[in-house]
Amino acid sequence: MAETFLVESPDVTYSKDFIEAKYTYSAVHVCRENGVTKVRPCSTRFTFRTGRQVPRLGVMLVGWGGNNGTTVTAAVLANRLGLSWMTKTGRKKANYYGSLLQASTVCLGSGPTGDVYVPFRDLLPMVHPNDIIFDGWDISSLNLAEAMRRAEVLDWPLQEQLWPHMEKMKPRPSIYIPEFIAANQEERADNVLRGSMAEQVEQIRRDIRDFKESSGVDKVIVLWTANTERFCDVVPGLNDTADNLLRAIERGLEVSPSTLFAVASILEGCAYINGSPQNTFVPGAVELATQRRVFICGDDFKSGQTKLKSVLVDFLVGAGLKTKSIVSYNHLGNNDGKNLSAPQQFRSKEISKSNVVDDTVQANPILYGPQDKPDHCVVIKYVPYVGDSKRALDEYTSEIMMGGTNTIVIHNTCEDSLLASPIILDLAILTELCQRVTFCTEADPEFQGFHSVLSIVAFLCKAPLVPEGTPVVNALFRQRSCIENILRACVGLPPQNHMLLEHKMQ
Ligand code: NAI
Ligand code: DG6
Repeated sequence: MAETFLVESPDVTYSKDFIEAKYTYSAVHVCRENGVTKVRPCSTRFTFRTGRQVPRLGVMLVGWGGNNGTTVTAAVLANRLGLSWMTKTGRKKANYYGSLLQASTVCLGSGPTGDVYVPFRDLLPMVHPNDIIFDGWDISSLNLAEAMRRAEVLDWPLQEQLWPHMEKMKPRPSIYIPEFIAANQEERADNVLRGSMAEQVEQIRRDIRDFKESSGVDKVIVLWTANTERFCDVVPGLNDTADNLLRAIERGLEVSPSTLFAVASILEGCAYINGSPQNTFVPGAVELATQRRVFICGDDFKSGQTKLKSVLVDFLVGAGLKTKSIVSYNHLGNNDGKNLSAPQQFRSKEISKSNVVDDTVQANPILYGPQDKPDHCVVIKYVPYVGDSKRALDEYTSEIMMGGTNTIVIHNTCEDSLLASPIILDLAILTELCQRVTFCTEADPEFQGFHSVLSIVAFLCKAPLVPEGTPVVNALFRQRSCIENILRACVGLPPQNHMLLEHKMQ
């Protein structure tokens, strides 16, 4: 049995292959009729079915030789091998801190001695990160050991132990279209595919098949952690529909490398995750994924400054304080910072980092009128000396009672890639889990999977991709509750409501 607990309920059954749970989903519909706001509680009876067999998972990283790519690969190896190493402050052991699934807990319920917490990963059968097999592509030919040294993220005694394992790993040649990333990246582009655009997409598809066959994994997920690209224009006839996008590739018209990877991945039936801010998922790519029923998700890992912002503004506005200005400044010296020093690539990041408070602000019409929102300024500077150790400075200024002002200033320093790596693992593992979940309702008894645009992973993304017409949620704890409560539903447990009514009676 893969599960660490069993739910005893007439609504939950465990068979050899599935956990099946009947679940009542309660919602509230609000409408305005004849000048009156009508509020109607309603409920839908769902059946959730989750496959219990955890597959061997392969993750192919685009940008494998970068700071994130090398760090996440090294971290998984170090955990798998149980490595430890000396630093000037003592011995450190490999761990998965920063991973929602591996290092945080959820409350199952109450027992005789109080609340019972289990690791998030125990809610349902999931892939363990130690079992993930990595492969990938990079426009730079350095093997993963050399690339890990170039990244300057991990302590040297750890790198030395990992070296013999990592030097055998070599990124596959990749699609390189110089105009999409900063010109300053050209010097590392010595591992690139040749041929027409369509031929290059075919090669990526062959790579995916080759990896699957040679590694023996059951399933492959592809994740973009390569350089931030500039945005591309959405043009009718070019990339607005799946057919037009495929035609544009045949003709070698303007399609970004990240979209080409998305298309190759979707055509191979592999979920595709975008960890960078650019608009990889042009409408044609979304349509293709939907037609083929393949998951796509993104955009842009929510790792540090933005994660805090999506907590702090939720707290301020949720507490009734009117945040008027948010100024976010950061500097970093890794290759990501170098790439972002070019205006078009910075612009992609600026857009992604700027929209993260919109839903919180719009949810409070007492404080904000329809056109009203805080000033929000985002600055990023490249300072090579600080390497991967990103410095983030934030100033939040809010109006408080009776003309008062509250200014909060935050200074945050940490290794960027050590924040992003656990997010990469969570994204891959959650996406894989979602591939094993199907559900039906009484009104629609045919089992179906989640929408191809997989928005449940929003907690991990700065600019969550959602199905058209769906609300975007940025507030971090709402995003966490979404994952937790959907996973609880799959084992027939009610949503976590924090009411603790049993403790509020005489
Ligand atoms: P990096 O610059 O160290 O790594 C990117 C790698 O991608 C490089 O090795 C580069 O050679 C490669 N590359 C560029 N174009 C490629 C292509 N077409 N095909 C294959 N490889 C290609 O950057 P880092 O720090 O690893 O970040 C990766 C991405 O993740 C960036 O876009 C960054 O903005 C994004 N990100 C990083 C976060 C973090 O906390 N580290 C958080 C949010 C997003
Ligand atoms: C400069 O901001 C580099 C970026 O890639 C960020 O480090 C990354 O997007 C993380 O941003 P945040 O806002 O989540 O810390």
